[in-house]
Amino acid sequence: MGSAAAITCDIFCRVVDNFGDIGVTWRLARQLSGEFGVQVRLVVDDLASFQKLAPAIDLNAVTQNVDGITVLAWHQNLLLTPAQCVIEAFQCELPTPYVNVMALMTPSPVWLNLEYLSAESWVGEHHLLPSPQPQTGLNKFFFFPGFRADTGGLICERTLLLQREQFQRNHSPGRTHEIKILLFGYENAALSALLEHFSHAEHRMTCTIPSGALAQQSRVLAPKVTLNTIEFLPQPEFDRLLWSHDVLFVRGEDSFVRAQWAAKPFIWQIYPQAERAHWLKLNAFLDLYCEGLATDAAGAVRELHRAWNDQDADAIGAAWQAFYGQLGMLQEHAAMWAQKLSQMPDLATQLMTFYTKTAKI
Ligand code: TRH
Repeated sequence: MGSAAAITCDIFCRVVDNFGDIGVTWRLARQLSGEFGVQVRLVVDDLASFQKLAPAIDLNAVTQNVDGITVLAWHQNLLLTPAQCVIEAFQCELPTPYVNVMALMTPSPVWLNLEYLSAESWVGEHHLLPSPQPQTGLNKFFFFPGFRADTGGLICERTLLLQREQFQRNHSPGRTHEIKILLFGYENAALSALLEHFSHAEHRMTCTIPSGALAQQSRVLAPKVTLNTIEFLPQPEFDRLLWSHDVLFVRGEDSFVRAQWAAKPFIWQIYPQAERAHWLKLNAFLDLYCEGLATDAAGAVRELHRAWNDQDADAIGAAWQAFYGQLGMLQEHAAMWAQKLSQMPDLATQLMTFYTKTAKI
C-alpha cells in the first residue's frame, strides 16, 4: 500500500489499570500499521505501563516513533488535527477540543468506540450502531469485538496461526512426563491450594508465573513443584510464552484471546466487576466455548473456571483433577475452537472494511 494514499488513524487509550487497555490498543496499532499501511498515532496516558509491553518507549518523550507508530503522551494541552479514522478505546473520552475540530471537518472522521470483548448475545445487536453526539452532530459507532459472526471479531494478525504452527513443529515436546503450566492471573486465594495439589501430581509440574501479584503470592509456597517467576516480556514475545506451555491460566482480555489463538487448554480469570457482573460474561463465554464438548469435559471446564474465579481453595484441587483428567480431549477441543474462530474475519479487517464503507457516505 503506497504511503501517499495511507489512511490516517488516531487511537486513544487511557490505562484504567493493569495492561489490558494498552495491550489491546498497542496490538491493534501495530497491526493496522504493519498489515494495512495505516498511519497510526497512539495517544496514551500512561507510558510507564506501556513501557512494560514495549521496552523501546521513552517515558519522557511527548512524541516518539516506535515500530512505525507515532506514540503521543496524552496530556492536558494535547493539540492535534484529527485523523480520518478515530478510535476511542473503551469509552476513554476524547479531549473536547479534539472532538470540536472533528465536527468542523469535511468529511467528518469516522469515529469508533472500541468496546470490551464479550461473548454475550446482545453484543451482536449493538455492534456498529451509531450513537449520535448531540453537542457536535457527529456519530460515534460502537465497535464490539466478539466470538460470533455478528460481531467485530478478534484481533488476529495475518500470520499468527502460521507462526504458531511453525513454532509448535520446531518445539514438539517429544516423550515427556512434565506438564508445563503458565499462571498469569490476578491475586488469587486459591493459588496455594492449587500448587499444593500440583505437588502431589504423578507428573512433574513446572509452573511459570509472570512477575506481579500472583508471583508475589507464590513465593511462600509450593513444595515439590518447579516454580519459575519470570520478568514481564515485550508483547511480541508473549505468544511464544503461551505456545511453549501445556495449560494456560490467563486473565483480562488480551491474554485471554491470545490463549485461544495458542490452541491450548486454558482457564480464564475474568476481570472482576462490581456486584459479580462479570459472572454473566464468564458464563456467556463458557456456554459458547463448551458447545460440542462431551458432558464430562464441559463440566470440568466449567468447574475449574468457577473454582479459580471464586478463589475457592476447598474446591480447586478436585476441579483441577477433573480438568487434568480430560486434558487430551480439551487439547483437541482447543485446536478446533481456534480453527473455528479463524474462519471469522479478524477485528482489524472488519474495522478497515467499516471505515472504508462509512468514510464514503
Ligand atoms: O493486565 P490485564 O488484567 O488487563 C486488563 C485491565 O485490567 C483492564 O482494565 C481490564 O478492563 C481488562 O483487563 C479486561 O490482562 P490482559 O488483558 O490479558 O492484558 C495483559 C497484556 O500484557 C496482554 O497484552 C499481554 C501482555 N503481556 C506481555 O506483553 N508480556 C508479559 O510477560 C505478560 C505476562 C503479559
